[in-house]
Amino acid sequence: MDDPDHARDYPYSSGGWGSVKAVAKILAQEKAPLKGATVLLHQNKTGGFACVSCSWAKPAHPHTFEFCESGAKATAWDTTSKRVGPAFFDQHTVAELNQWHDHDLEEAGRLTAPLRYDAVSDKYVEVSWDEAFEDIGAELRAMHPDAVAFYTSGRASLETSYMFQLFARMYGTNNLPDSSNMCHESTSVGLQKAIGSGVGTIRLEDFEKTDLMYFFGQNVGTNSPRMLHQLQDARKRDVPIVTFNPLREPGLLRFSNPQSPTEMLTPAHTQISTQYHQLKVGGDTAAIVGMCKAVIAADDRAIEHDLPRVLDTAFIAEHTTGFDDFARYVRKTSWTDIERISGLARDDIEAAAHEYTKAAAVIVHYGMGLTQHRLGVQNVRMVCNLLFLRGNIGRPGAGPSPIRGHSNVQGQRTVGITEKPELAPLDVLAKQFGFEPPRKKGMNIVETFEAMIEGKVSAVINLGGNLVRSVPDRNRIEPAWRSLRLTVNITTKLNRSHLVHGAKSYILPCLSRIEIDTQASGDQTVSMEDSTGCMHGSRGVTAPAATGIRSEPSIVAALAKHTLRERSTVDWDRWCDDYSLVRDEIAKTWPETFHDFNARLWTPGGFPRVLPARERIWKTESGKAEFFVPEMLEEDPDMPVREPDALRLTTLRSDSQFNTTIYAHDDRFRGIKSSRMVILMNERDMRARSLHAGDEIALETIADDGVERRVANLTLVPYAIPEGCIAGYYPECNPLLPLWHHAKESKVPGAKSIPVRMIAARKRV
Ligand SMILES: Nc1nc2c(c(=O)[nH]1)N[C@H]1C(S)=C(S)[C@@H](COP(=O)(O)OP(=O)(O)OC[C@H]3O[C@@H](n4cnc5c(=O)[nH]c(N)nc54)[C@H](O)[C@@H]3O)O[C@H]1N2
Ligand SMILES: Nc1nc2c(c(=O)[nH]1)N[C@H]1C(S)=C(S)[C@@H](COP(=O)(O)OP(=O)(O)OC[C@H]3O[C@@H](n4cnc5c(=O)[nH]c(N)nc54)[C@H](O)[C@@H]3O)O[C@H]1N2
Ligand SMILES: [Mo]
Repeated sequence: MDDPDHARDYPYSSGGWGSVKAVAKILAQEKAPLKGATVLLHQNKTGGFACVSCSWAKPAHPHTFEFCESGAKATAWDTTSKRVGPAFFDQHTVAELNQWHDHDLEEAGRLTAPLRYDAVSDKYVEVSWDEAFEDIGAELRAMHPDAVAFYTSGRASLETSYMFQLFARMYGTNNLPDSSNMCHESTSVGLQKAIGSGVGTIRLEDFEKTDLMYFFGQNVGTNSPRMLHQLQDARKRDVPIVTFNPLREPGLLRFSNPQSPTEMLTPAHTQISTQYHQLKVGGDTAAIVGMCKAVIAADDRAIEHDLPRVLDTAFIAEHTTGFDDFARYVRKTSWTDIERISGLARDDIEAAAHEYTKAAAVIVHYGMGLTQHRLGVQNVRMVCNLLFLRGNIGRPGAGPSPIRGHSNVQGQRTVGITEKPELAPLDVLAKQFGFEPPRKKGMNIVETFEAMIEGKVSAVINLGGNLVRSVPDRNRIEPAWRSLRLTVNITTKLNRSHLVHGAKSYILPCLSRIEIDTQASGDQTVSMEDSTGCMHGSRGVTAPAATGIRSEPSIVAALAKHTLRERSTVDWDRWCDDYSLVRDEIAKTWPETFHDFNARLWTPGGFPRVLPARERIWKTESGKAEFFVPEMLEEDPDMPVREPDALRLTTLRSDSQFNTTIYAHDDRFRGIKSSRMVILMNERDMRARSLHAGDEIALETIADDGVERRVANLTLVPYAIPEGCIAGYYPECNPLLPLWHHAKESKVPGAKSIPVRMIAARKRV
């Protein structure tokens, strides 16, 4: 185990002056300094707008500056004074724009007018909104609904998402893939089976009552930084934080609060992790099995010495099933296997477990390091197994805490964005709107792209996102995307997925929710669900980026109206005039959670969704919380056992990106400058291969499907990462990730463990 406070080689803590400077830099770069700074004061406040970056909870009593470096960058990115209008597109052909870097495409500015691709000139040209809607409607009516996919990236509001799913279903399909399919779907599937709820059970108040937290595969310092405030408060109460992560992430080591004058003026900082375990990529199931083994062994000793039990036997007996099978599995699994697969020493795992046996209330936070694996669902269930052993769910200060990604990704699923018919209240929708919703299962992300490669998809309607960059197997999906008949993009900025387009392609520019959205009934409000299941209102505060752009709800309404015509039973225009009418309908569909939606919209801290597992009511098959016996200790069955030089590649985000949006080429926290085409590697692995820092390498995926997957021009950076594991950036490494390399039950691509080999090295000169 590493002593986190001896990380002298890491000069960076998250927050602090570096963070303040980084915020000032991006505000200046986007030429929005003054405007940006005042806008930030409205971020995550009652009556203001919900940050467009992460989905972390918004407290009832926010800080004056309830934003972070990442959130400020996202705000600056949207409130930029740069614009790309029709004149820009007249100057650049699509072929030319395709030579631009992803960063430069979005950095060019906000889109100002609806555009249609013109094949003759190879340019996007301005089109009127009506013409665009008419044509898209006519195209969709001519297609089979099974051949159309309606994609949602996780940013759009509850109102827009509700309208979008209703549009898709009235049109005739459950093809509603969303970003969650690449993200926390392993949680939705795993937690549903284990506790009968697809979302986490903790709320902000639990931070005040917990006395131990674990972190598995989540990089709080860059991806949910506002949470550092709650972690800092907990650390002040001496709550230990035990982290499992293959990389030493500065944001998980220490934090300087940019809002605390004493921390800013002195070198003081809060130590975040009290134990830091650098396990192997894909070693989490093994590590948790090891912890469970240590807990059960401690219970055996307690029985032997007539001491109070370590296991919560009353909880296990009353509330769970499957404990005996699980305990048997844990007892028979050897420490040798656990140590080999996790890459951790038994003593270290026992130290992590020792904290667990002492604590009365435990939270387990986790992110993509658990979910984006072949056995990602199993990982989630292992988190539950650990929590069940001491009844750490359904009581204050305890529970699973999947930290969600996009700012409304959880909410979109709550209001019906799902390809799984059983998760949508189809009978209610049928009655409420007087139509017969499709009952056939729709396609998720992996299935959509499998079908696209087979030529079975005609159109994709994108509510945000950048799929040709975010999905696996780029070199196979780009040609398939190009062969689509129609691509429609509702978007704020230009990205690659608009340039690699279908035969017909539209760019429909929308407002960012930071902007004032005025409709017939006045200025509108939208809403989101945060990572802890609380719903918040959000109202724009700046002028729209251009007069010619429209709000997301109004674009979705117009698409629905023009496509469905007389088949529609909804007055889309009225909804578009007044979004509170949409909220009334959401309240009718899910009255338990959304009753009095409009009245409760501005509840400080948000109003919570109904969450039976929080009350120890288990909506599972057995009616109990279900223990689970792992299929295997290793998370990646595709990892070749016979190739000694095989490496496990995990793909990461930097502190200067939001998914496929690249703000800058640096990764300040990890000390990487000016390039994202890098591979982080253990120095011993480098020496064994006679490689040095700065050498250029290429990687190839190890797979026997006959497809060549290769990424070259990658520069080696020595890094504190376990041997046999390497790390590179998402989305640059996505050509290496096979589409079929996904979690079995959730189909989340295994982006955190890709089997690769090094195929060439050029020495640094
Ligand atoms: N600023 C910013 N904020 C964001 C985003 C962004 O791109 N930028 N993206 C948003 C979205 S959509 C999401 S889903 C979240 C993502 O947020 P996270 O869940 O934090 O996702 P990642 O950054 O991909 O990786 C998380 C961590 O997993 C570790 N890891 C890699 N492999 C393994 C493994 O096998 N086991 C374990 N235990 N750890 C591993 C990595 O070292 C990294 O620290 O953040 C959201 N917030
Ligand atoms: N290798 C690898 N691949 C991954 C991951 C990984 O860790 N590793 N992570 C996966 C995860 S967790 C996720 S969530 C996906 C993300 O995948 P996507 O949802 O496809 O991608 P984003 O980068 O979030 O989408 C960015 C685009 O959304 C548009 N946009 C921004 N703001 C708005 C808005 O307000 N409204 C509208 N309509 N559009 C807007 C802009 O055009 C911007 O270019 O990627 C996945 N892919
Ligand atoms: Mo995500």
